Amino acid sequence: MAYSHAPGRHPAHNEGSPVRHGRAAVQPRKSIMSNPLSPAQVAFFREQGYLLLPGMVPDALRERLLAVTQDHLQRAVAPLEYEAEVGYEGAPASLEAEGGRTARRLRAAWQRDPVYREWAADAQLVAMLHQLFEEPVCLTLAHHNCIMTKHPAFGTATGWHRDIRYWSFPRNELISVWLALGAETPENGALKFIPGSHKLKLQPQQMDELDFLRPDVPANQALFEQGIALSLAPGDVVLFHSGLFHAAGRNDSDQVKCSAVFAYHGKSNPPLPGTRSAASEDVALDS
Ligand SMILES: O=C(O)CCC(=O)C(=O)O
Repeated sequence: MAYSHAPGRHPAHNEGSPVRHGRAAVQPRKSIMSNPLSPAQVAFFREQGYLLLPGMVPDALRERLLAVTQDHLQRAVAPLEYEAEVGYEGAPASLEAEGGRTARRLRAAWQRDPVYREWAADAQLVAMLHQLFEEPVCLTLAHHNCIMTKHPAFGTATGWHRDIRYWSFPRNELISVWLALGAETPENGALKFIPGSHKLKLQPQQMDELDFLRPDVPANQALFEQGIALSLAPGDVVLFHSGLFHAAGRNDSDQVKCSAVFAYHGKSNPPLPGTRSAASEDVALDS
């Protein structure tokens, strides 16, 4: 599973210097299997709720992931979720409407091709997650486990939400791992985060019935103003806490944006029995 990073792809490790947006270099290969994240990176994640890992995935693996993604999109290999099924503002009204077959995501990434498993179980990634969870790491196949796509036409924006909203675990401490298979910018619908919002205590009236932050509530305006867009280069990875508020815009470019997204939890925080989170397989990655 492990791979070496191409020489020269990463800036020098900068432990001790400020970690801007969590954008710090991945540590040299020799320390990958134990504590690959610097103390500054761990502290940044704990405070801000996310951590950017520039150039973590080498081009060779990213290109294999992208090739499978493009092939499955082109052939509409099931299971897919369509924009029309999600029904966010601006989505096609039905699968039969114009643009009705616009994919929102390729589901079941882990099950659909070995290359996705190679990335989701990557030894360096798992070691990083182990450091953040401070215990063995499990991958849930019930949530995310997908290739998110955002199409120029008919792809929709996503409002401010936290991933935990429909997930059922004893503790709100999962980590979503988002890998940019191509460039992600505000123009093509890059992620936006409200840094530190995983620690917020909110009033119920700030949320709508689907657990999105309501745009019409004055208290939410101040939160929206704190939002930052996170531009990603191909191969960049961002880890984010399942309680962190995030959103994403529409894709105004002429290329489909594709991102591999998996969700992980610590061994002591398994899905609650009888819930949708417990209905799919859970993969122990380093027990
Ligand atoms: O790319 C987007 O629209 C954001 C997707 C997202 O945050 C999610 O599905 O949880």
